[in-house]
Amino acid sequence: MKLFKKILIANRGEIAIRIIRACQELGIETAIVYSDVDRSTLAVRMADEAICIGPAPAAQSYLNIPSIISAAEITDAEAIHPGYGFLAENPHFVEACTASNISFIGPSAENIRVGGDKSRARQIMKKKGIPVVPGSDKPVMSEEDALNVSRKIGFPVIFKASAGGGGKGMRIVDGELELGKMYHTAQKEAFAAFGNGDLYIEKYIPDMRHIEVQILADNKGNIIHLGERECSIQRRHQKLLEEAPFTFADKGFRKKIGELAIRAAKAFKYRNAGTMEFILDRDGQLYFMEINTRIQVEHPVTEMITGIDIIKEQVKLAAGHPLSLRQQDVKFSGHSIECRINAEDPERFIPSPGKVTLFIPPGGYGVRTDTAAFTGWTVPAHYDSLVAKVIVHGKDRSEAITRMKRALREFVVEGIKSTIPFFQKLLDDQDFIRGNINTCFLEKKIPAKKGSG
Ligand code: MV4
Repeated sequence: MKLFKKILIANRGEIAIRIIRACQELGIETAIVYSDVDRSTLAVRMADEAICIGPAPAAQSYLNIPSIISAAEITDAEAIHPGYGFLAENPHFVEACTASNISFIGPSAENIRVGGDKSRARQIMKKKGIPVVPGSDKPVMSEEDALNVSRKIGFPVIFKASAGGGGKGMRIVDGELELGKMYHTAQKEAFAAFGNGDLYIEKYIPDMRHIEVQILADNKGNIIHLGERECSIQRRHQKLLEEAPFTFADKGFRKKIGELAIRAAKAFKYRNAGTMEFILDRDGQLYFMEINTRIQVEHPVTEMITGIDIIKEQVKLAAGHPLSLRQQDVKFSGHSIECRINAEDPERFIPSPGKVTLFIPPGGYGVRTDTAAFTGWTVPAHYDSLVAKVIVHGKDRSEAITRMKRALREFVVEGIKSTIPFFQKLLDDQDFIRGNINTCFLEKKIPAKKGSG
C-alpha cells in the first residue's frame, strides 16, 4: 500500500529526531521547519531538507500555521507530523492542512476538539457507560451551581478547567467555606491560560494513580490497545518518570483497562494514535479522566515492552493503511522505565538553560536515549527544558530500576544543571522501589520550597 513520499516535521528537539528516524526506516523523505535559534540543531542536520520559519518565540515560528503550511508546500511534503506540544492539538491546524491537501499525521479535527473539551469528553464517556468520577455533567455556570454539585457529591471536590491542561485552573476544595474564593480564582486562572474560564467538578480522589492506555486506530474504526503506562510520578502536573507496565497489573487488570480504553476510543470515533487517561483509586476502581489526542512524550516505554514503533504506525495509519496487528498479536515483554532529564535545578526544578559543555549519553544493553542534545549545544530558554529521555528495558521492574541507575551513573551532562541527581535519589527511595507511588508521592517526599516557582 502507498505511503507518503515526503513528510514535513512541525516540531523540534528529540521528538523531531524520533520522527525523522521512523521516516528513514519507512523510506520517506523528511523536511523540517526550524526557528532562528534552532538553526544548528541535530534535527535540522538529520532531515533531508530544512526551512527557517521565523524567530525564536514559538508564536512566530512553531505555532505559525501559515508559515508551516507554506513550508510544506515549498518542500512538496504530502503530510505533516506535528509531534507533541505546539500545533499537535490544534483543530484549526488540522483543518488548514486538509484545506491545503496535506495529510495531518494524527487524529481528526473533531477528535481534537472533543479531547480539548474535558467536560464534554467526560459526558460522552458517562453516556456510554464508561465509569467517570462522580461530578458535574456540564461546566458549572455559577458559584451557586458549583455549591449544589459539590454538596451532592460531597467534599472534598476538585475544580478542573474544561479547556484545561497543565493543572491551570485546578483547585482542590475541602469545604463550603472556601468554595466561593476557589471558584473565582480557578475561573480567572483558566480564562487567562485558555481564553475559556469554564470549570467542571469531580469528587476529589485521594492518593490517585494516573494510569493511561496507548491506543492505535485505523480509518475503518478498528482499534487496538498497547497496554497501560503508570505515570504517577509527577510534579506540578509535569510527568517526570513513567513506566510500563503498571507494577501491580496482572493479566486481568490489563484486559479490563485495555477494553475500557478501546470502548472509550470507539465512543469518540478515534483515529490514529492516542491515549486514554484513567484515575485508579486506592480501592482499585478505574475512572476515565481524559483523552490525549497526540503522540506523548512517554510513548517509548510502550514501544520497549511491545516492540511496536508507534511513530511508524502513526504514519501508516495516516496514509490510510489498516491496522497491521490484531489485539492478540500484541505481546508484552519485560518492564520499561523512562526518566525525563530536564535542564533544571534538581532541587528546585527551576529552568537552567545554557550551553552544554560536555554531553555523553548512556548506552549499552537495554538502554535507549532519545535526545537532540550534543556537546556544544545551547538549551534555548524559549522552549521546554527537556534535554533527554533515558529509557531502559529489563526483564522485570527490579532489573529495569538497576539498569536505569547504571545508565544515569554513566550519563554526563556538564555546563547546565540537570535533573539527573533527582532521579538518582528517587530510584533509591524504598517506597518507589516497592511501587508504592501515587500522584501525591513527590509533593510528600519533597515539600515545595520557598521560591520554587
Ligand atoms: C484529580 C485528583 C483527585 N481527584 N482528580 C489531574 C491532572 C494531574 N496532573 C493531577 N490531577 C489530579 N486530578 C480527581 N478527581 C488529583 C490530581 C492531582 C493534583 C491536583 C491538584 C493539585 C496537585 C495535584 C497533584 C497530583 C494529583
